[in-house]
Amino acid sequence: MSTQEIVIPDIGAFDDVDVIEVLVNVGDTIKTDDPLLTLETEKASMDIPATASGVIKELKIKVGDKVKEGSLIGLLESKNTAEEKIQEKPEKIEKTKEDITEKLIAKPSRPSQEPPEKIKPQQPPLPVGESNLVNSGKSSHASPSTRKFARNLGVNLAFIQGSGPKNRILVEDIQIYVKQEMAKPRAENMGNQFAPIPMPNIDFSKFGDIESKPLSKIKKISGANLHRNWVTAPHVTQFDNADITDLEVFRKNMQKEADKKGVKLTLLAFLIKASVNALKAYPVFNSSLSPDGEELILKDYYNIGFACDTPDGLVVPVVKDALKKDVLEIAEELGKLSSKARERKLKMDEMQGGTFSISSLGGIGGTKFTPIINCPEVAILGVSRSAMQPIYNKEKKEFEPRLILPLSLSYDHRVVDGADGARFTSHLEMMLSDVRRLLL
Ligand code: CAO
Repeated sequence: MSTQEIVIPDIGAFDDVDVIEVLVNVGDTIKTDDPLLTLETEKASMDIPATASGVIKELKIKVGDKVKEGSLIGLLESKNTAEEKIQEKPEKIEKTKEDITEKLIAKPSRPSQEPPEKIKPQQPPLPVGESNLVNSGKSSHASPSTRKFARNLGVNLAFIQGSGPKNRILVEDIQIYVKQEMAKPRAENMGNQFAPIPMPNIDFSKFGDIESKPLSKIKKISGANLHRNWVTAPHVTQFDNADITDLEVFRKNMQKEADKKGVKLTLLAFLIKASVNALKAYPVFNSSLSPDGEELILKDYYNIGFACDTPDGLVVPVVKDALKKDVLEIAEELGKLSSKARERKLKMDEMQGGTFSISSLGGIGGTKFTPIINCPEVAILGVSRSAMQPIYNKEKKEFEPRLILPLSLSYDHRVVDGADGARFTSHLEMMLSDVRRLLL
């Protein structure tokens, strides 16, 4: 056993070259030619290979260091250094030097016409509809210049299989990926062709104290769904106001009756009733697009989901067959489903089968918001906090204090036209302003 120094070989006339990645750790067993670290100039990056085999005893270099020929990388313990040295032919060392110098000068940011033969894609592209994320769950392995190259093209590295050492993504891998994506039929291309560029990975602790908390399972699932819905459905939000002065008087009176059954008669129960009525009048809002976008599937049942805020995140329980239930029954079911949601006792089927959703933030506050459609539903009603407002009474020619409820209806513009969006909220406004109509 003997210990030898590992040094930066001849890298040409380069001083102060950045170490951008250290590819080995103390204790690693390496073989000749294994990549030890990656250097990067402004023009290119290059791995420095080992010139002997053995076990890394010490590392004298870290990411961010600047090196030149002869800089000490670390100490290597080899079985038989003399033998190794004999095995290492002078021509081979010379060739390594040439390779490194050549690659550090090369300009990878200009794509060549044809990708080099050896870097053929390792995997066929995954079928559309399945996750094409090659590097999901871990960060992609690529040098800063490669990342910059990808960023300039708007390519998300998470979709790319690296062909470099330790699956590192190379510029050539990006070129191949872009070529493949461009060759796909347009419709297939739509979803994942050029995903948003990656978020910058910022070390927030540089600017102040931080605390990292894992996301709850609900947040992870709902976040992925919300993102998909947001990017696939072209959203339009129609705003309107409903005068609920009379409805509130009625609701409070009716609460006495509801108390006998131990039910809290919430505004949300009336909103569900009014929504079902509007859905019947405008069936397109109670539909879904077929996955191929060729057909509209109209549903003859009215299952209304309601966004429920729980300590773990957002869930959407569904009041089934709301058309067949009266306000009191709906209110009772709302109470039960909300409690179950907060106690994490909701069953899967209690969150399935929705045809339209309501997100009520009225109990919390706010004047308007733009809810995200719960796809494949095509619309969602957002409800904000009601407030007394001076409304001009044309007959009496005076302002009257009226309780006004702000409504925000987001709809999928592929399915619903703007005129129908305005008709739908006008219908809702009419129903909520006139309790008799609502309860008919
Ligand atoms: N304007 C003014 N006050 C309102 C109101 C409105 N639009 N809606 C409800 N309130 C008041 C109620 O009168 C009630 O007051 P009291 O306690 O004095 O009686 C209080 O707010 C609580 O209301 P509620 O018991 O009727 O419950 P709710 O129907 O407002 O809410 C639920 C039920 C499940 C929708 C709610 O708990 C919730 O989780 N909301 C958040 C939904 C959400 O997170 N949406 C965002 C999703 S992302 O798009």
